[in-house]
This record gives sequence, C-alpha cells and structure tokens, in this order.
Amino acid sequence: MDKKPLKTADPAIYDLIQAELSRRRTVLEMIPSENHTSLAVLEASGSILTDKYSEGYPGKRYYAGNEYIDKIENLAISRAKQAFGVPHANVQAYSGTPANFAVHFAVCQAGDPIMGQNLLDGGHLTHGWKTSFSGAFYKSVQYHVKADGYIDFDEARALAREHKPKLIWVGASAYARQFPFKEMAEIADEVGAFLAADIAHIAGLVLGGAHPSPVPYAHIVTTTTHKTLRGPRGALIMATEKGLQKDPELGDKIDKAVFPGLQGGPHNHQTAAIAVALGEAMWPDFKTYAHQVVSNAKALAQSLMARGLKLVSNGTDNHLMLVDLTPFAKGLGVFAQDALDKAGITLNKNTIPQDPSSPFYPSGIRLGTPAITTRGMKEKEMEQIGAWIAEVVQEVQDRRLPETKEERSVYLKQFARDIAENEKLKEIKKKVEELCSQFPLPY
Ligand code: DSN
Repeated sequence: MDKKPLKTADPAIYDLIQAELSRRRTVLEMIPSENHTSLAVLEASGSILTDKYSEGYPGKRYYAGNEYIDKIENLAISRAKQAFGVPHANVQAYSGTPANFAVHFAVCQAGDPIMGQNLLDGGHLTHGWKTSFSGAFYKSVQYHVKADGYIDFDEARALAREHKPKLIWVGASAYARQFPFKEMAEIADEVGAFLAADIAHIAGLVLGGAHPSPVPYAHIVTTTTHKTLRGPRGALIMATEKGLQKDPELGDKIDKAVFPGLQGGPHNHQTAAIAVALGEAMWPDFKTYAHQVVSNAKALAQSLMARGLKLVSNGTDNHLMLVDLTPFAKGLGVFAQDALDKAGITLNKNTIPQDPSSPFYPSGIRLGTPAITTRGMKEKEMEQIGAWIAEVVQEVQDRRLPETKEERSVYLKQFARDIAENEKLKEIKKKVEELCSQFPLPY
C-alpha cells in the first residue's frame, strides 16, 4: 500500500477537514459541550493505536500484542484515579451515552425503577428520558426544576420515597447552577439507591477546582472527556470509595458491563488521548483555565442580562447559560441559533424549563465559554460578545413560528434567505472574525 498523506490520498476529505478548520478559526464556538483540544490530544487520537484490537482489560486480553496498549490503558486509568481521587476507573466507554448505559447495566435489572432530571428541564436523554434506552428498559421517573430554575429537591425526595429507584442520576446538560451532590446523596441514601453523578459538562471545572466534586457523595461518577475536560471523544466511569463501601463488587460490575456487556474492543487511540488530556488537566495552568471559564460565563451572563435578555435562574455558576426567549415569543430558539450562526457565533437552540414550544422548536438558546476560554478570551471579550448576541437577538425577536408544519417549512426557508442577506449580521460576522484572528486555536 502506498504511503500517501491524506492530502493526496483523499483530497475530498482533506479539503473538507481544512474547510472545517477555517470555519472553526473564524467563529466563536459557544456550544457549551464543545472545546478545542491540544495538539498533543489530537496527535494521540489520530495515532496508529487505532489499528489494534484489545478486548478485555490490561493483563487480561483476548488478543496478543497488547504489551504497549496495556501500558497506555493503565496510564489512563491511574491518571483518572489520581485526578478525580477515586479507587476505580474504567476508560473504555466509547462516549457518554454508552457509559451511562453501562452504569444502568451494572447496577440495575431491566424494569427496575430509576430517577433522573427531566430532559426538558436540562437533564440528559440517558437519565431516564422516554425515547432513550433508559426510559424504555427501566421504570423511569423524572424530577424537575422549580420556577426559579433550581432543582426541586422536595419533588425529587417525594418521588424517591414513592418509587424507590435503584439508581438516581444527578448531573445535566443544560443546568447553569452548581450541582447539588450533597442534597441528592441524602435522597439516594435515604431510599438505598445508587447515586450516579454525570459530570460530563463540568468535569474540567471539577478537576480545576471551579466546581465542587461529587466524589465524596456519589457512588458512581461518569463523564465524557471532550467537554470542559478538553480531551478526545470518550468517557470515564468511576466508582468512589463510598460506592465500593455500598457494593465491593461495583468496580468489577462496571467493567463487566462495559466489556463484554455492551462493547467490543476499546478504541485505543481514544484511550491514549484521554490519558494525555487527564495529564494536561492536572497541570497547574488547567486550574487557571477552569476558573477563567466560570469567570467568563459570569461576565457573559451579566452582559446579556444588562441588555435585557432573560436567563434561566438569572445567571450561572458554571460554564453555560440558557437564554429564555419567551419574553419575545415561544419557539424562537431556532431563529436565534441560525441568525447567530450567520454572525459567526455558534451555539444551540435549547428547551427551557416548562417550554411552551417543542424540543425541535424550543424557546431558548444554550451557550457557554469552554472553547472561547481555551482561545484565551477573557471578561473584556465576553462583554463585547454579549453585546453582539443581544444585537442579533434583536434582529429576530419579532419572528413568529407558524403553527403548521407546511407553513413552518416555507417560513423557515424564507428566514434562511433573509438572514443570508442581513447587513447587521454581516457586519457582526466581520467583527467576530477580527476578534477570532487575535485568539488563535491551539492547533
Ligand atoms: N450532546 C451533549 C450536549 O451537548 O450537552 C449531551 O450529550
């Protein structure tokens, strides 16, 4: 086989990757679950390790030739244990959803009751939402947030007492406040449930000391590795001391649930890159990064609120915020998302608690600061970005989502044409590009 680099071997894919790189260089990436990894993480995840099969665990593989793979996986495991302060870590789950599936498989039987935060209130699909395996295979009950945007413990406690869940999830994808690990642990302990903290969004903040750790309170901790942790796609599943006290077999059960329960061969290039990211997250400058992510989010939230935008829970304690657009109209999220994208600000439409519209046409937008903080932006830039976002929202605030599917399709096509021509958006995009050029990507 010829040793050709991608550029000559497959110019079509090469050019598309380059195009994506240019896009990323010139936009503000503000989807709060995304980040820009280091060159070292990219190098490990694009490495020759992708070729190797290694079903099993270090020292107990079903294939030969795993001498170095064992060392890599052991390094990833020991860094995860050291970084989070846990006695057991599994680094093989392909991503967050498979990791959470493995947790259910490890500690529940099909049909057992489970409990998690309602998806439309910021929770995650895998915490018991009806369209996910977790809602289909288990008897799921969901707790909500109150009108002020904070988790409703009274409801969670009452549901736990009534349904006696075997597993309770704390952690969410669109929750702007500190996660109440201690309070949820009290509820789980009262009913004898396993408490699993899904810290996918905040893992980097936890490691950097910018958010309390769930480790003293939860039995199990899961996280993806590519959000604030700034690693490759992937996930960790960890058992805490408290978890091993509740069930000394918990670590083994988690490992068996991942393999052979749900997955085949681990993605070794991913494992190596996770090890690199965990190494980076233990450097002192990662603490500075994590705190800056939160300071930037607070500054951005202030900038938005000062311009009259309403935030769910009136602010943020972490890396993200949810803008509630219902003061203008329901279902405006898609208009704001697409107009902001045209202006070079990438974020996502999102439901808000008690959303009067639907998940596909929600009434909010979700945005965060992990990636723009990686580029080196600080509070001064957040103030400016908040001003641009408010200006863009002003451009779309009078839009109204038509009621019928047919009308919507015609209306949204016209909207796409309108925003492509919009002079204000073009002007902001230029300014965004200018700002981005001063803050290069890490690769
Ligand atoms: N897709 C992730 C997020 O954006 O939060 C959750 O799985």
